[in-house]
Amino acid sequence: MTSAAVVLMAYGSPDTLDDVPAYYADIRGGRPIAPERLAELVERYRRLGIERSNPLNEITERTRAALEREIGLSVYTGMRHWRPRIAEAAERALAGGADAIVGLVLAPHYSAMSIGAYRRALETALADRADLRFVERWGTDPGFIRFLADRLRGPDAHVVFTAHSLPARILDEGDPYEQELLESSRLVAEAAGIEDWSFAYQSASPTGEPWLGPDIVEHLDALVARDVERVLVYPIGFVSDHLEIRWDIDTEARERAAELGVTLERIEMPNDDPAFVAVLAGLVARALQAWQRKPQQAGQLPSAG
Ligand code: FEC
Repeated sequence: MTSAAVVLMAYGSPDTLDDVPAYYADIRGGRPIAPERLAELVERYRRLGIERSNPLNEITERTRAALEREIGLSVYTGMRHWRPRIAEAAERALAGGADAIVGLVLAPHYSAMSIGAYRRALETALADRADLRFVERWGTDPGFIRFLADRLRGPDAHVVFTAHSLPARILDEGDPYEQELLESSRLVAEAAGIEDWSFAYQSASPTGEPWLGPDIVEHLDALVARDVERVLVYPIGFVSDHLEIRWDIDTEARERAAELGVTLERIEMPNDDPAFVAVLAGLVARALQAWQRKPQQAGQLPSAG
């Protein structure tokens, strides 16, 4: 008899302004932080009003609770850079009696620097104490593509799909991130019957090395040069409203668009939309089915409960 649970992972966000220095230190992993960068980050969070509520952590909790209801299994949240940590989620799942754990990241596209890092954190925490079924990528999951395309019927604007940039060296390392992003964008555009689209990155950090481009803000200039007047930003690499959406797109990119005289709108993020939660539930169910097949081959009949 086996018992399954889900560890649902997200980037994590500081709960209050006072948490920002520790949160940023965690992201930097011990590398130095320029005081002006920290001050800038605190200011961004202050302007988004996180003293009163933090969008990312609240949304992740709502998504977690909805997924738990939808699949009837315990779902534990584990944050990469904040609390509860991925290791805490793993311990809670084990303490709850789980001996099979589905690891699912709230980011659809694989990079060794993103989903790979979540995976390493969860594997280290579990230390072989449970059977891990890790969902490595889901950016081309048919249900997810349908869900994304449904939000995109007939826009009267040029669509720009966006995702978090990463250091450009990942291309030399053979990382599949960019290919996966372009493939998701293509599939969504095709399913929605959109021909007028492009792709840009966002949220690059000034870490002293080149990052993948073009950046959305520069890309707007290029679109204006092509006489585009209306832009619809579709952040395909993200699934919730957080700093990178509410600041980088809703504030910075929108300001640049206004300067250029371009209308910029953004698609609504999936967050805890029931149709999106159903997509997540499908990913969990398939991971469990794959896991169930293994012991059956050895002649046992497990049940995921
Ligand atoms: O709402 C929030 O409070 C958190 C929003 C947030 C999300 C997010 C997602 C991704 N990141 C990824 C990669 C990097 C790399 C660095 C980096 C830096 C930051 C900083 C903040 C931040 N990220 Fe982020 N990221 C979010 C927030 N991210 C804040 C630090 C300030 C700054 O540099 O602007 C560079 C680290 C370094 O300095 O070495 C690399 C990737 C994702 C998408 C996948 C995922 O969600 O995990 C990739 C949300």
